[in-house]
Amino acid sequence: MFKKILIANRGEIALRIIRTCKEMGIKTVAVYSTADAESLHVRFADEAVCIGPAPSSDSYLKMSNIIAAAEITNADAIHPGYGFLSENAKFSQICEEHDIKFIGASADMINRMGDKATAKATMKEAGVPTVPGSEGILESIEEAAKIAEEMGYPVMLKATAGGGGRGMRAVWNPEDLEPAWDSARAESKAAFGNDGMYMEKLIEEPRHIEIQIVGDQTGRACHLSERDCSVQRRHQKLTEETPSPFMTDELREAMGKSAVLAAEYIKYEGAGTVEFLVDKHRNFYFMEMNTRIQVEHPITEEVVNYDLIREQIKVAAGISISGKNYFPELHSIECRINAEDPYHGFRPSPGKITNLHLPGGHGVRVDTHVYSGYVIPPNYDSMIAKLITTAQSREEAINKMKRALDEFIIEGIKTSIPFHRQLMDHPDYIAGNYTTKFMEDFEME
Ligand code: MV4
Repeated sequence: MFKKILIANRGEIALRIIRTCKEMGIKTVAVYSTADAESLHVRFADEAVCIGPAPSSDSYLKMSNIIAAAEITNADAIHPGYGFLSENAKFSQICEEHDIKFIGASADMINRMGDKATAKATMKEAGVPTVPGSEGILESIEEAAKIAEEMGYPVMLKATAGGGGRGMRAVWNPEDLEPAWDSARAESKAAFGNDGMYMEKLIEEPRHIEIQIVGDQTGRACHLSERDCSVQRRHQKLTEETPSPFMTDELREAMGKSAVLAAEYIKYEGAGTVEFLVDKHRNFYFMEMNTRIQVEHPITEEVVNYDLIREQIKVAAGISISGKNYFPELHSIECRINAEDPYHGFRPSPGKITNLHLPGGHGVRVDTHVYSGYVIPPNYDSMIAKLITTAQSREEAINKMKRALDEFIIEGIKTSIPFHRQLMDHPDYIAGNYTTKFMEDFEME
């Protein structure tokens, strides 16, 4: 087992990892930018190394400084959390070359799953359901037009180097195909240096339902059931829940099997997430595979009583999993509390938290790094806390979420709490009747 883990991240996820390391008797090293000198992950780690100034590119993304911090503190592993370098193949490779265990996917795995057309082709070979469309990258607009005619409109053009909605265009009729092709390729070239495009039949009003998986070094994998992440705004998840209100036992069985099939086919090691699109007929299709721990992992932990960070560390240390799958015993909802103003287009609202009271009580979990007097730096993403409520039923979990949101005091900045409070009163949300289109029609009162 590792003696010392360097956490190459900040905020709530850095704290989350430090907590589990401490419970496992593993020493921790925090890295921080000058803007985070007063952050809690610095305070709670056993050691802390400043790796640079505020901009991420000079600190949390600066591979040389992070590796140097690991060397001088003699860390034997690095946990990247999510975001930053968590899915950076080069960083995974550099860790391996420095004989530092990267608690995440190998460079090869990151590359294979990061190239969306390759990931999809791999999943198709494995027998995982995929959306009908082109066989890999499209060679020309003529080929795109031909396939679109064969499939019928609407279609979805996707950048193979994209993901999370970037470099994607829905095309509803033939005359719109070429302009969409040109703009998507230009956007992808500019953003990723790669303009490879593929095409799929457009799935209308899909749900985003993802399956948590864990694979070990023997090539065995298990799943921990689903998370419904359909409530998103501009591809940013706002709230997630498990079980999905759209799920049936048969669908969970089938999706879980597919996710394990996918993970074992690619010999996936560590914690990962297989994302699916689910249409209104409950057909599910592979969308993407994420090779990192995700923001929303706590709702899974709460309903199957399992510490995902602990399992990530154990698997990275060579400990095998049992292979048992996990099914929700409870219902859990996460609301992402962002320093944003929902009354003004969710615009960022950084600044000093002048007063803070966190909700508590049975079934309430708050994963956060903020404290009264904490100044939210403008350099990083706007999420400041995750409020998770867990209960025997969805109705009770919603009720508990309302009570917890009402109890959550954050003064000095605007937050998305008022949005979440109104969401919990929204008839379609309460009915579990929402898809990825839900936020297009949502209006704050
Ligand atoms: C789709 C789709 C409809 N049809 N693919 C969005 C980001 C990336 N994960 C893939 N996404 C989509 N792919 C086909 N063939 C609709 C989306 C989509 C979406 C998916 C999940 C969650 C939110 C979304 C918001 C807009 C579009």
